[in-house]
Amino acid sequence: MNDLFDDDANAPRLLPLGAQALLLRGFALAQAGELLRCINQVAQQAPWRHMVTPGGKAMSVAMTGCGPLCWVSDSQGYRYADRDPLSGQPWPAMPAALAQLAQAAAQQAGFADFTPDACLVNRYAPGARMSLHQDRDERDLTAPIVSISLGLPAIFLWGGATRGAPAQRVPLRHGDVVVWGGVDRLRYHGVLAVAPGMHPATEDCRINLTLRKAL
Ligand code: MD3
Ligand code: FE
Repeated sequence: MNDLFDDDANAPRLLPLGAQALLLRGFALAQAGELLRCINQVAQQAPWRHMVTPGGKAMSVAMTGCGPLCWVSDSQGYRYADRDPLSGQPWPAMPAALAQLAQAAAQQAGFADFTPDACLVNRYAPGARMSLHQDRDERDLTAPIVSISLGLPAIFLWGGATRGAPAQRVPLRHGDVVVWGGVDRLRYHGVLAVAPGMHPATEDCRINLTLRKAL
């Protein structure tokens, strides 16, 4: 006898992760190809790079971004910047398809009129991970963050209000979208090391897009 939701096809499409955090399983599936073409274009203008943390270590995740602003890290610290520090040029424009999908997802989660001004793009090769952290460099913490997962799956760590609080493990797969806001906006979170594998859409990596309102 199988459990009711063992089978993905029968699983609910909307899964609350918290009072104001909602997993929309497969929400980006239909647009995944278009999104990945957008990301490839963005990466031609603003190449993938491993940013350095203020502690002096290169992150295992490769990053690029688009929109008026993008999050950057270097030995000086974390901040949002209106130019790519590698080129001195403005970041590539935010593709309309990306902003529209994020807005539609935010609306599903009860956040009307979400207008992102920053998109950080994370690329995880097998073994890349992101340790537990809070996202608190945005000025307006009342705006949600929308995350879109593409390619190889990963285990997302969904923690609490302190670093030491127990973390739930949430598998995120190709096409999954999560909206995080309100009381859940400052929860600690991270990503376990991505396991080696191949995905038809991205080959040997996981791509995560986070759409944010930084200003
Ligand atoms: C929960 N990225 O870029 S997305 C990040 O999969 C980041 O690449 C992860 O954490 C990734 O900062 C996780 C999910 C996410 C993003 C922002 C959040 C979860 C969040 C902000 C508050 C709470
Ligand atoms: Fe984060």
